This record gives sequence, C-alpha cells and structure tokens, in this order.
Amino acid sequence: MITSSAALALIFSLIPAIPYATAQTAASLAYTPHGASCPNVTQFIRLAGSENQTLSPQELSYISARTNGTGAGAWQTYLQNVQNAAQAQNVTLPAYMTALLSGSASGAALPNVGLAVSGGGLRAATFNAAVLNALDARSPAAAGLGTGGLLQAANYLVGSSGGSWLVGSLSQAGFPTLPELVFGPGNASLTGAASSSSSSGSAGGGNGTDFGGYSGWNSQFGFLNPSPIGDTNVQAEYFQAVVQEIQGKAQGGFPVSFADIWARVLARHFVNGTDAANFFDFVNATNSTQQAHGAGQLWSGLTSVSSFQANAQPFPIIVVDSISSQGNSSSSTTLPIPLTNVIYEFNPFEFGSYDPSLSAFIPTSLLGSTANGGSGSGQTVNGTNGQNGTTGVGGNGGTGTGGQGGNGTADGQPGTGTNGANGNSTTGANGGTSGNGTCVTGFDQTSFVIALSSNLFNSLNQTSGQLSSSLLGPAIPLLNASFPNASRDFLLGYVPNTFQGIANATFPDAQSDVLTLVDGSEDAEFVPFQPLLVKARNVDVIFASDASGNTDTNYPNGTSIITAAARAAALSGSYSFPPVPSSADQFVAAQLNQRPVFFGCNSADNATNATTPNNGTASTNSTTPTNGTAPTNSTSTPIPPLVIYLPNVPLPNDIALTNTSTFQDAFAPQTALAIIDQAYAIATRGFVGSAFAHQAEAATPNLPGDPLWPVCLACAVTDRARARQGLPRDGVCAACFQQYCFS
Ligand SMILES: *[C@@H]1O[C@H](CO)[C@@H](O)[C@H](O)[C@H]1NC(C)=O
Ligand SMILES: *[C@@H]1O[C@H](CO)[C@@H](O)[C@H](O)[C@H]1NC(C)=O
Ligand SMILES: *[C@@H]1O[C@H](CO)[C@@H](O)[C@H](O)[C@H]1NC(C)=O
Ligand SMILES: *[C@@H]1O[C@H](CO)[C@@H](O)[C@H](O)[C@H]1NC(C)=O
Ligand SMILES: *[C@@H]1O[C@H](CO)[C@@H](O)[C@H](O)[C@H]1NC(C)=O
Ligand SMILES: *[C@@H]1O[C@H](CO)[C@@H](O)[C@H](O)[C@H]1NC(C)=O
Ligand SMILES: *[C@@H]1O[C@H](CO)[C@@H](O)[C@H](O)[C@H]1NC(C)=O
Ligand SMILES: *[C@@H]1O[C@H](CO)[C@@H](O)[C@H](O)[C@H]1NC(C)=O
Ligand SMILES: *[C@@H]1O[C@H](CO)[C@@H](O)[C@H](O)[C@H]1NC(C)=O
Ligand SMILES: *[C@@H]1O[C@H](CO)[C@@H](O)[C@H](O)[C@H]1NC(C)=O
Ligand SMILES: *[C@@H]1O[C@H](CO)[C@@H](O)[C@H](O)[C@H]1NC(C)=O
Ligand SMILES: CC(=O)N[C@H]1CO[C@H](CO)[C@@H](O)[C@@H]1O
Repeated sequence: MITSSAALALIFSLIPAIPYATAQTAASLAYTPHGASCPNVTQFIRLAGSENQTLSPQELSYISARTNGTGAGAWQTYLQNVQNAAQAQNVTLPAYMTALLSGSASGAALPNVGLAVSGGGLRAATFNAAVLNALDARSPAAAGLGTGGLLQAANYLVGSSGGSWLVGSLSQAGFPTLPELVFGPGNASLTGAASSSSSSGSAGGGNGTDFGGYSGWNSQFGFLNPSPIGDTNVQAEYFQAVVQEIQGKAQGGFPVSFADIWARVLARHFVNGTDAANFFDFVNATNSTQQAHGAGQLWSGLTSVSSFQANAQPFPIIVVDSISSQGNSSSSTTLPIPLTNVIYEFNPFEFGSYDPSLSAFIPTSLLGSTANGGSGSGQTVNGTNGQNGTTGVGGNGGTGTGGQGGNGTADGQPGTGTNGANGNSTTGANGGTSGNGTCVTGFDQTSFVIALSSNLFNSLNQTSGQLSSSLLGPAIPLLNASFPNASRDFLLGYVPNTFQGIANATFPDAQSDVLTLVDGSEDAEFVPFQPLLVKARNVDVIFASDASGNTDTNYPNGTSIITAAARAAALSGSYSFPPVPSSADQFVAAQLNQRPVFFGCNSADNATNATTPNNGTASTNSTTPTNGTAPTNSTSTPIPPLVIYLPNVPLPNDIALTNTSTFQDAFAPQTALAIIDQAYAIATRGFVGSAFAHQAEAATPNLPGDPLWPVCLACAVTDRARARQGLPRDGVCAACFQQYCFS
C-alpha cells in the first residue's frame, strides 16, 4: 500500500540528498533526454485543422493496413467464434453481419472499433487486463465462448491512468497474451501457474538484467513501498536508486517533478527490463551499464516493436489531462478539472490534442522540444524560435521567446529554466524560416508517459488536506535537496511546451513555457473516450471498460460516461456522444452500472422509427442538446459512435475481489489471479436480467449469465457498419438491442 505515510517518512529520512557529483547510473543516463537537430520546422508542428481535422499520415497508414490486411483476417476469426456461439444457441446471425465480417468487406465498410480502458490504479489495470483477455482470440476460453477475437479486430486501444499501465505495457511488450502480460511470459497460465516461481525474468535478454526483456507486472511488489519484508533499509536503497535515475534529466536542465520519480517506479512494473531477480539488485543498478529498469524505452520506440510494425496491435493511445498554467497551476486545483481543459494524447507517432482549442501535434519522438517554427502556418507567433531557447539541453537553459533570446546557462549546468525568456526577440527573428530551434529526443520515455497519465498526486494533496502529512510529503524535501535549481510545483508533470504561440486565441497555454500535465482521469472521464470521438478517426463503436472507483465501495456509477457526454456537448463542434442519463443517480437507479449496456442504439438509423430513446440528456450542463433523440437526418448532426459499456460490478454469489482501493498497489500472484478470474466472469456473463438469460436459466439452472451475450456483443460491434449499408437491424440482433440498449 502506498498509504503508509509514517513508514515512508521514516524511509525518506534515511535517504541522503543525492549530490550532483554522484556518477550517473545506466538508468539515469538512459532517462536523460538529448539534444537533436530539428527537422524542417515547417513540418515540425502539425496543425490538425480546426473544422475538418486530419490524422497523421502514419496513423492513417497503420489503420488502413489493419482494415485492408491484418484486420480482415482478424474479423474472420472473430466471426467464426461468434458463429459457433450462435450455433450453440440455435440462432442464426443476420446475413449482413456474416457478409461484413467474412472477408468481402474492407476499409471503411468494416466496423471501426476502439477499446477504451479506464483508470482506477492497479485494480483497473488488472480488471481491464481480464476484460481484454475475454476479447482475445488467443484465449481458448474466450474464443470458445464467442467473445474472443474482438481485441485483434479493434483498431484502437486507449488507456488512461491505471488503464495506461495496461495499454502501455501491452504495447511495448510486443502484444503478448494478457496472462503473459500480467504474470510474465514464464508464468502465463491463468490456471494456477501464477504461483510458480518467478524465474521467467530474462525473457528478452538471457542475462537477466537487460534493456529488452519483458517479465510481467511484478505486482507482488508495491510501487512506493515494494520491500516484501518491509525492510526500511531496502526501502531506502530502493528510493535512492529511483531518485538517482532522474538526476541526469534534472541536471540537463529539464523540469523534473514527482512524475519523474513515479515514472521510474512504474517502469519497474510496466516496462521491459525488470524482473523479480533484479528488482532489489542495487549493486548492478548502481554499477552496471546494463541494468536500466526500462529507462531509455521510448513511446515513439514502439514503432520498432515487431508486432507494431506488422500493424498487429490495436493502435495504442494514452491520455493525459492538463491544468492550464495560465489559470491555476498550483496543485490545489479543484477537481474534477474543467471539462474544457485540453486533453492530450500520446500515440507512438504524435503527441498533441485534437481538442479544438489546440488541434496540433508534434512527433512523439521530439517531445520536450521547444523549437517553434511554423513559417507559412500563419499560426505561430514571431520569435519563438530562439536558437538557445529550450529548457536547456546540456545547460542551454531558458525557454527563449526571442530569436536571439535565451542567454542560457553554460553548458553542463543545471538549466535555469526560464532563463531564455528574457530574450525579447530584439532581432525579431520570425522563427521558423531560418531557425531550426532546439529539439530533444529521449523525453518521451514510456515510463514517463504512463506516469503522466497516472499523475494523480496533485489530487491527493487536495483530498488528503495537508501535503506534508500525505504520503508524498516526505518526498518533497528530497526532491528539493536533490534538485536545488528546480522551482516548480513537484506534484505536476512537466513537458516543455512545443505549442507556444500556437492558437493564441484559444489555447490557454499558448504563452506558457511548459505544459502542466496531470492524471488522465482528473476530469472524471475515467474511461478515456476522447481520442475515440475524434471525427477524423471515424470510430463507430467504442467498447468501454469501466473499473473506476466512483462509489464508496470502488465501483463505477456511470460518472465516466456522463462526463464524456457532457464534454462532447460542451465541444459539440468537434465531438458527439450518444444520449446517456443525466446523472449518476439516474444511471444507478436504472441499474446501468450492473450490466453491459449499449448507448446510441438509435442514433444512426432514421429517427422516424419509433424507438426514440428517452429524454436522457447528455449533460448536467445547460449547453446540451435537450432531448437525447437520434438525429433526424444526417446532414448536420454527426452520428455518434455506439458505446458498449461494461462496468465492474460485484457478482451475486461471489466474494467481491475486483473493487480493491485505487491505492492498493500490490497483489500477490494468487490474488491477482483471483481478481482476473472474477473480472473475466464479469466481462463474459452479459446481462443476467435479459430475457435470454431468464429463458436459458429456466431450461438450464445456474447458468452464469446470458448465453447470447457473445452474439449480442457482435450485433453491437457491427451495427454502425450495418446502418452504413442502409440495411435494417434484424433477427437476433433486433432482439439483442431490445435487451441491451439504454432506453
Ligand atoms: C521545409 O518544408 C517546406 C514544406 O514542405 C518546404 O517548402 C521547404 O522548402 C522546406 N525547407 C527546407 C529547408 O527543407
Ligand atoms: C469541412 O468539410 C465540409 C464537408 O466536406 C465542407 O463543406 C467544409 O467546407 C469543410 N470546412 C473546411 C473549413 O474545410
Ligand atoms: C438447439 O437445438 C437442438 C436440436 O433441436 C437442441 O437439442 C438443443 O437443446 C438446442 N440448444 C439450445 C441452447 O436451445
Ligand atoms: C485500403 O482500402 C481502401 C478502400 O477499401 C483504399 O482506399 C486504401 O487505399 C487501402 N489502403 C491500403 C493501404 O491498401
Ligand atoms: C550475456 O552475457 C555474456 C557475457 O557478458 C555475453 O557474452 C552475452 O552476449 C550476453 N547475452 C545476452 C543475451 O545479452
Ligand atoms: C520488450 O520485450 C519483448 C520480449 O520480452 C520484446 O518482444 C519487445 O520488443 C520489447 N519491447 C521493446 C520496446 O523493446
Ligand atoms: C548483477 O548481475 C550479474 C549478471 O547478471 C549477476 O550475476 C549478479 O548476481 C547481479 N548482482 C546482484 C547483486 O544481483
Ligand atoms: C559500485 O562499485 C563501487 C566500486 O567498485 C563500489 O564501491 C560500490 O559499493 C558499488 N555500488 C554498490 C551499490 O554496490
Ligand atoms: C511577425 O513578423 C512579421 C514580419 O516580421 C510581421 O509582419 C507580423 O506582424 C509578425 N507577427 C506577429 C504575430 O507579431
Ligand atoms: C545576454 O548575454 C549578453 C552577453 O553575455 C549580455 O550582454 C546581455 O546582457 C545578456 N542579456 C540578458 C537579457 O541577460
Ligand atoms: C520585452 O518587450 C516588452 C515590450 O517592448 C517590454 O515591455 C518588456 O519589458 C521587455 N522584456 C524584457 C525582459 O526586456
Ligand atoms: C549563451 C549561450 O548558450 N549561447 C549559445 C547559443 O547557442 C550557440 C550555438 O547554437 C552557442 O554557440 C552559444 O554559445
């Protein structure tokens, strides 16, 4: 548990401030960003368009390769599993479904499915791993049931906070099976092998401690307090090693914060390079040039993972929220943060936001660069392109808002942050045409990306009252002592702001030298819908797995989906979302948090058909379209995606295991296995209150759920593709929608 602040205070007090002279460890070196030459600055920032947005060419090509190639095969496998499930129930699939998925359709005719997995700490990561397993063609159980295969067929996989750990680790590990992901390749069986010894460590390297190997989540060790025997000396050594690893970045003049420490902690669980054998190996961590605990693994580096290169993973996206540095940059921000705050995404190709206030991207590999060209773009301000202007690579400190600005500090000294800002553009260099600015690489560490997405420490400050008495209190003096030149609020995450000068009129951080980033769930959109609502992505079905802990007992109550709808309503020019209940109370009263629900069932077909959804509005705000009816025509209102909502829920006859605290950060293997088993049951049982389930139960008592759930799921998955063809929903799918739709 990370809540034991007294113990941590003791541990921290044992750690000496780390002197700058200390030789850097392999991890520290690998975690330090480096200067790089900038590409042609006119192409450096991609403006995604205000009205008709565009995707990056790389993403387009990734998705199109999936829908034309790999994906077609994946859909056929999925269809086969669904057909078997249908046959077992003596039902016939609608002809349109069979035709769509059997290989005759490709490209835009196919369903375009995005999976979104919620935050909620290790609970959510584990729960959602089981949900993905239930959709995985490689799981014999899921394939046999008829739900397996959707994971392979989906185009996108989006994670936030604890969900980002799942998405990040899955993708960077090369898309192993979910049991392999959680327990490590050698301990992968979901039926008992999890308790075997953790000797699988050297999967990727052979020598145990290497940059490449993946060995599972190591979730037997806690995050901040991993020592299995509670040995405070081991704890102190552990923290010293972790904190030392951000030394190089700090010395390079980059803003560091607790998010960096968090990154180095999470790396030991969700990034290649750590196993049970080297977890507490501080000798090699200090002295070996090999043991980097995942430092140096970059989010942009996913493009060199073979399954990614083969377009054989759903396209991974990680979501991060922002606190505007212009408005409220302190950690005492009220939560949830405002819905209109910019939501950023990290995909392997790009970092940025499709939110209309920014709508701009940079290459993920150049995260942290402040070069700001843009001649010809008409949107960048002049003079932001100071040669010396970034937050010091090797000490060229400063954030130079001036062509000649940024009298940075001497090379090698800790960057003095904003030093360059006083350049004031005396020569008026119209940044961009000539300047290449200063670029960095190595900032987009996978561990840092997932740490930003789960950077909820500013909220702890708020909910626990006094920072000093919170579990992080003791870390602050340590950070201060170790990085004396840092002067930021250590509870926020920092990325030098490449978007300075972009979209001045609408982007709240257009003048800020850094982006201040926080947990992707702090806007209460615990399920990260936003990237899947981007119209240019054309996602037509979102499978949303929600293990957020909205209630006292750590179950969801619909807040995620209601928040997503409210945000879409607030930014209705950019996003649309199906009708949902107007409050969590209504959501719970309708028991929509108890079972899988489809939202938006009637949003795509002509609304003249009778089944108008109820008047559930999309928002508690007044700005929402009033009654949540389906659009009456297709000319103006875009069709929102259909949302398949799967909530975490207690099972009637089991001891609840899937609702551990968000702050529980360690599970013994047997516990993780039990949680996964229960979550798998939740994901595969369907709506036990459905007519199908009642019928089946009458014939065969003690069925775990709705035997038609796999078929109904496939109906939802293919429904927008059906509507595109102008065909009516029919057969078992019409019956499924009677049972599963919100109405
Ligand atoms: C940079 O890219 C722009 C647009 O593609 C092009 O017009 C320009 O010539 C390029 N400049 C250099 C120096 O390559
Ligand atoms: C966006 O696309 C629509 C439909 O294709 C078109 O009518 C409109 O002019 C476009 N808007 C912009 C700003 O390009
Ligand atoms: C399907 O039909 C067969 C043959 O009529 C029957 O034996 C079987 O019980 C039926 N299965 C279900 C689930 O209804
Ligand atoms: C995929 O198919 C669509 C049409 O079905 C086509 O426009 C597109 O160019 C294809 N892409 C690739 C990479 O083959
Ligand atoms: C393991 O270490 C030995 C000795 O240093 C080296 O020769 C070998 O290449 C290493 N193997 C791997 C997979 O790194
Ligand atoms: C992580 O390790 C696995 C093998 O264990 C490998 O397939 C994958 O490519 C590695 N990922 C990275 C980013 O190096
Ligand atoms: C350091 O690494 C070497 C090579 O992998 C290993 O033999 C040794 O046991 C490690 N040291 C510790 C203290 O674990
Ligand atoms: C690293 O090596 C040095 C010199 O060999 C040694 O003094 C030091 O104790 C080692 N560090 C650790 C953590 O063992
Ligand atoms: C940028 O510089 C050009 C010419 O130097 C000038 O015409 C333009 O007004 C400047 N733009 C801004 C936003 O200052
Ligand atoms: C920048 O450095 C030059 C040369 O050292 C010095 O003359 C000038 O005052 C400095 N400007 C600022 C704004 O610090
Ligand atoms: C920058 O220029 C503005 C406007 O000329 C002036 O008000 C400001 O004091 C200058 N800042 C510095 C640091 O020279
Ligand atoms: C003050 C400072 O750091 N100036 C440096 C700016 O960058 C150029 C190279 O681009 C160096 O030569 C200067 O010393």
